[in-house]
Amino acid sequence: MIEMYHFWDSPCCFKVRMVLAEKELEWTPHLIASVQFDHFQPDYQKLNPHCIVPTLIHDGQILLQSGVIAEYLDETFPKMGLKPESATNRALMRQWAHDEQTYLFPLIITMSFNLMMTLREKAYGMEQLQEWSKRHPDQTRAQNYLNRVSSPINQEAVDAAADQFAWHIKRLEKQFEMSGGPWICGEVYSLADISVAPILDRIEYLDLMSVLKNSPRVAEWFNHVKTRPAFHRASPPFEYRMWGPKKPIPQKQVSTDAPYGSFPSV
Ligand SMILES: N[C@@H](CCC(=O)N[C@@H](CS)C(=O)NCC(=O)O)C(=O)O
Repeated sequence: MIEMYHFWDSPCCFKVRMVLAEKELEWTPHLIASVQFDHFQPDYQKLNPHCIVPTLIHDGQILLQSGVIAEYLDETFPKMGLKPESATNRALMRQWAHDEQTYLFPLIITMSFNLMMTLREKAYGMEQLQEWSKRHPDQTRAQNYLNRVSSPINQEAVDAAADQFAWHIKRLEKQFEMSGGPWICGEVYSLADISVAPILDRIEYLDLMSVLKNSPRVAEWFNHVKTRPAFHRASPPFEYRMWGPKKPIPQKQVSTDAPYGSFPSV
């Protein structure tokens, strides 16, 4: 039995959902509402001491870290193998999975915090956010979060992150020149594609696709990934996407009766 603690609009969870969907594996979801600090509650912390998602449980074994989980699933369920044939391409696959975690993910966190999280205060109101923040076991961190969501957008930080992101995308463009495509490591759709695609999904959702303007192969690749049925099955439903440039907050204050973990648009 496979269970996963996740939230829909998390690129790390999206990655694992893509692997599960490619392999057509059944899994039981446990939805975490990060805005309510579910992931800092003692029961969850027992499973995942870092208080982050995803956490996967397979036949009682707890597994952490999206990249580790993705590779574990690929090794455990050989249907639709997600690793290239050659050791060189497998090394390149791990290199891109590493670069996603080390460079791309932190950059989209900066962009997302500014362009998405800051909408929470306007949507829910500070009083509600303060109420939820009482559930955080570390009140200094909770206060820091409240300060950040209520600060004005730091456009300079967003622009700097977008520039750095575009630089990494140019490296990815070169990788396609080297591998010949259609996938990042050549002929085989692999964990490299599955690591980077959710990040580009977020870039698209942030309306920052201009970072791909000098990287046509990357743009073509991303369109190709989006045609995969497994990508669709793993994608966040619109209702569970956070508010952002492509999903404005509703006109009136959001009621807490909305479906658990959702971000209603009306
Ligand atoms: N390296 C970890 C990163 C996990 C991570 O940071 N997850 C984010 C969501 S993508 C999270 O849980 N953030 C906590 C929060 O939003 O408070 C992994 O790949 O699993």
